[in-house]
Amino acid sequence: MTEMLKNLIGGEWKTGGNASKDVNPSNTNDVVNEYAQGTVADLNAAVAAAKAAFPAWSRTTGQERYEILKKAADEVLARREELGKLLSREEGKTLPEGIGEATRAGQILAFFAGECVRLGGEMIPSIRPGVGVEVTREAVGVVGLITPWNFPIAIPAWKIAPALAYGNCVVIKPADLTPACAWALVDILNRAGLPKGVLNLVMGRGSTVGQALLEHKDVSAISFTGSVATGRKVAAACVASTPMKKVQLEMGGKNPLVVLDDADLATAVDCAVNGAYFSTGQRCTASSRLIVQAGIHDRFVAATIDKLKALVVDDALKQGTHIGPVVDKSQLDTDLEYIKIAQSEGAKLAWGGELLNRQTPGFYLQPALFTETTNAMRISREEVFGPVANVIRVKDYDEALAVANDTEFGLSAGICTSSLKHATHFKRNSEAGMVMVNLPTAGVDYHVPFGGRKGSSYGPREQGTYAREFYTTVKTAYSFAK
Ligand code: UN1
Repeated sequence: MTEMLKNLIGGEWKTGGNASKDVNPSNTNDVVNEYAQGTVADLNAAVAAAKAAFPAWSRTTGQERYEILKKAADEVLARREELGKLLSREEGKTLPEGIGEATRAGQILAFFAGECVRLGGEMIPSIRPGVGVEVTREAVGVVGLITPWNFPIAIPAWKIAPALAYGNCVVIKPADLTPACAWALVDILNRAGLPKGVLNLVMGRGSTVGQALLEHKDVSAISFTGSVATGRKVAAACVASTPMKKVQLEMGGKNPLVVLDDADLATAVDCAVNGAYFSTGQRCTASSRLIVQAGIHDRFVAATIDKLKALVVDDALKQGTHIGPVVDKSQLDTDLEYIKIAQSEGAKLAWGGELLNRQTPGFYLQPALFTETTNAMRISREEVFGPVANVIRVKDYDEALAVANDTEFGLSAGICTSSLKHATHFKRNSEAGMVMVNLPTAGVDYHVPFGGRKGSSYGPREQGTYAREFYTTVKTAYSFAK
């Protein structure tokens, strides 16, 4: 049974131009929902509603905002199994992964509920006698959020929650492919007591709704997660608009996982398989370059292949599935194209890479592992965003570090080693925003900063208390009393 999901504009659920179908990648005969595709007029109405709501909302007390976010957090956590199922059905990650992500969304809302009453400022003595200086933080205004399909509930939550906690009004445009989870989250927040217009949802295409959001003069800031190519356009549009918009971009990765000879083999294999293939490899934090020292190389490759052989690739909702389908036909074509490119460059396909047939029509791809690759190959340089990883053999730690850093990305980097010396050196010298020792590069905590360097991120960090850098603006107030 399908249900038409509508856009939330100024506190009212409204249909848009066309209806579009949200299809289950595990079974393309299963339509999760139909949803209203917003128009530019819908977007303009949403921004106008957000602008009108801002003066009152930004002056609410932290306690008022706390109550709403806490109530929403409680509902998300109470419904996490159902929301996790919806997520797995529309996006294709496994049910445990879907429930895990829904839980994370609830935890994020609870964390930022607390932040509503924790935001402080500073008092600094002036250099002039009798003068005091107060540094405070205020909401930025109307914030536009553009979110990707791969974390359809967690990423909307980690952008919406701090935006609201710090007193901003929001217009969110979730990914066209996976609007159902964002819709459910917005519905929960709306019913938790947000005043009309504070949170608006406009679903639809990036080229129409997304572009209009980027160009709207009443939007003060844009937070975007997606590809580097789109991120660059987002930043350019934010700078081109008058007034210029504040911008935060989370983009791709080509994350290295270094495995040294002294690593615990089982830990290294677990980190590699989890980081590279779980969530079907569709994470910007995925470990796609496995940089392995010569002495452990063959044992590592053999043990990784053994582990991959035991993984069940099947319907995301089936019990026992380890890897769900690729999200859609277009992403599957990209994955297959990269498998061909790697082979044509001389990489050895050591395991997988085959299309699989299952009971239902879906986008099932066997995880692919390449060996005999170099860091110069396209498979080592470009983000695939699928269950594809390659092993690069190195002679020692110094070469491993150099290869790990030789990339235009810098989101997450991992090392598996039992050497304190190398782990410490790697944490200090990795050119990534997040470094993991004996842990997968993907799968992060919600209460600490998230973000990268170089081509992976632009602007302030997301998550934890660091989120306030983007969602607030600083005011410096001077006062004099005789
Ligand atoms: C994670 O690895 O836990 O789009 C989070 C992404 C990232 C989130 C990764 N922004 O894949």
